[in-house]
Amino acid sequence: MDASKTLIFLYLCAMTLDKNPPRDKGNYDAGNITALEGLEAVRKRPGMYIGSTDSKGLHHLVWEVIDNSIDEHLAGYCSHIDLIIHKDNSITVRDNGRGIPTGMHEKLQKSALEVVMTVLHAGGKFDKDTYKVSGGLHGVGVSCVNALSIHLRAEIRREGRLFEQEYSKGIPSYDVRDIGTSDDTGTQITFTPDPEIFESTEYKFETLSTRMREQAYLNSGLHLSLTDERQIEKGEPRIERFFSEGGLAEFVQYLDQGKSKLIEKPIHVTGKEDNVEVEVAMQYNTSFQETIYSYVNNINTREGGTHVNGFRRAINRLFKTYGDDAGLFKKLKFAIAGEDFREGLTAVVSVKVPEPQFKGQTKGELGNSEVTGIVSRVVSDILKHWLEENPTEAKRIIDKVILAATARHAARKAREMVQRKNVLTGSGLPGKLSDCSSKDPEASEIYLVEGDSAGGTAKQGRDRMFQAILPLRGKILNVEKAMEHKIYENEEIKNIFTALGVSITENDYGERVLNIEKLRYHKVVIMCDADVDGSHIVTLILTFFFRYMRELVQNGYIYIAQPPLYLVKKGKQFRYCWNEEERVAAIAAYSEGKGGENSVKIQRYKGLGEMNAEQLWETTMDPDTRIFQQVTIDDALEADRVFSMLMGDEVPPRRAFIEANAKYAKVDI
Ligand code: 0RA
Repeated sequence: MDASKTLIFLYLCAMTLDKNPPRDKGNYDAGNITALEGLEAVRKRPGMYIGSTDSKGLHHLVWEVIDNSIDEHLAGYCSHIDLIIHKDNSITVRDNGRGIPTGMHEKLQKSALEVVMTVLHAGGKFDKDTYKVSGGLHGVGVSCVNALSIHLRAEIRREGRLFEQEYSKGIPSYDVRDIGTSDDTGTQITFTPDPEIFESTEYKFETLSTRMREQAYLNSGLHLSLTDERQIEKGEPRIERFFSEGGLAEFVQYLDQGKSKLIEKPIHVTGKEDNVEVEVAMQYNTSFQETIYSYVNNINTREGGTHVNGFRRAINRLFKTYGDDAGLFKKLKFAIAGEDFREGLTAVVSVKVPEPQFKGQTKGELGNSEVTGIVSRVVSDILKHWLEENPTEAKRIIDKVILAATARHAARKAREMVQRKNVLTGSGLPGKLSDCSSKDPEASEIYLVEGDSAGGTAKQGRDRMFQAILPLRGKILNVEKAMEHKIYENEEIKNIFTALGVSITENDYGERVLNIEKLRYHKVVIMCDADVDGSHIVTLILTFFFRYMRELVQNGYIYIAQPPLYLVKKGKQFRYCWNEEERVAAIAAYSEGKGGENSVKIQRYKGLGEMNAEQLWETTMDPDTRIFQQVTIDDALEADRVFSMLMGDEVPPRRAFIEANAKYAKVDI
């Protein structure tokens, strides 16, 4: 449901309120019927409203509630939002906004609060003068959260009074009641997700804290806190507070921590045109990557959109003009591509748009075409002045742009060599690949397996009809530290490219494009040992996919296999266990009978190599029993951020490479 509409609707209701007239219990009017039907629809098809019923959907409930509080902040009435994870994984969100109106609406015969909490699609006039988080990407409204909770309690402080109402699966347990006085205002909602709806009801501290931190940067001046009552230390629950005065400039510093900076402090842009607010912060570091986070009405737009296009356009044009005017590009024999201007750029682009249109597969892309020009103009105005006032830093950026262009040409040569060679060697498939017989990409899977020996076991254990095996030798190249041309020369990475059937070419603007039309498998499974080394290798491979084959992650083609951690045995009986809980349960079950605890044997699987082919098939490869983790762009993004923070501290070897490798450089410059 479009919650912003609900809020406006309520606002209108609130202005024509009757002061708490008695409720006619027997009156089953249109309002009631709509409410019940709506709640039923949500419970029947929760995925349609909150995306999924896995951990992601579970966390979505929290975003829905918090978004409403953030709207209240954007409207100028709320300075504090507190989030609490209780021991039983129920959640409290508390804000000090105006409080949801509680008065009765005559026609609907229910309080405004009850309407917010129970009615889907409550219509109304869209208020174009305010930006709404909840009208954007999430925007199904708090009534969905209510419908999917076995219990929800709303506590409202307003007009000097304290009100409450409780619900079960969205159905009110009683009418709103006045239970006392209050000397402040605000809304507090506590809900318990329904375990019959959700696959897991366990909240992750890190997932919640990441988003709270992000919201603190996006809303400078807003105080947020996250308390976890499940984690007690010295009698106190774990609590983290988030507050930012510097806003996006601090966000960029946070994203770039550990990286060597090219300019003193982030460039911070703010402006407004035609009711569209623009805020951008940017910094250049010595890495090779472009990292742009973008937001519309405080919601992350993962697929970018017109605001990001406007930003890129401004960067490309301004630096191009600046470099041309200063004669800095004179010696270059080839054109500079747009992406050369953005190598090592970290930026956050945030816009507030009254009526955002979202496009794309996951509705994560801003579509409003007018925004491109607006962002481009606002950024250009400020960047122009910055360039004039900071010539030394500007020169440093241009130098990096020239290096980026030169390295891109060297990489192209290396890539073309590799891709040409593949064409020459018959099938073009790597010798180490044990391919499957199926030629249907949708039905085919490829396992990237750590180590030759585990690769051998996987080859014996697989179903060769649809499962291909590609063993990787030890650790693959660290793409964070390596120059791009090295990537294409690396044996393991070459094998991944050719086995998958994807290639990289350049478009007319010299920008790299990944061609995945010939992708040979729609499931690409990373299979590593369940230990520290194994998870390091998973991170390496994920970083590689994120940097060089992002579309595969975006399309949901990348998976991580989950081998079991233990085998618990008693006589001929055995059970595989994937976590501590299962291990304890298995031991308990087997200890009951004859022989007791002593007859139970526990084997800890340290590596894939400890399993035989049959065991590996049963536990990790058989589609009927295996557990796969599908990699989302969020996982990859986080892997990438953590990774570059850990690895990115060194001055990259780029300049040394260019100087030492004057062969290419001479040809090209
Ligand atoms: C409708 C109207 C008004 C505020 C709200 C809803 C409101 C909703 C939520 C949800 C979480 N926190 C919230 N805070 C406020 C405005 C009522 C007025 O004019 O006083």
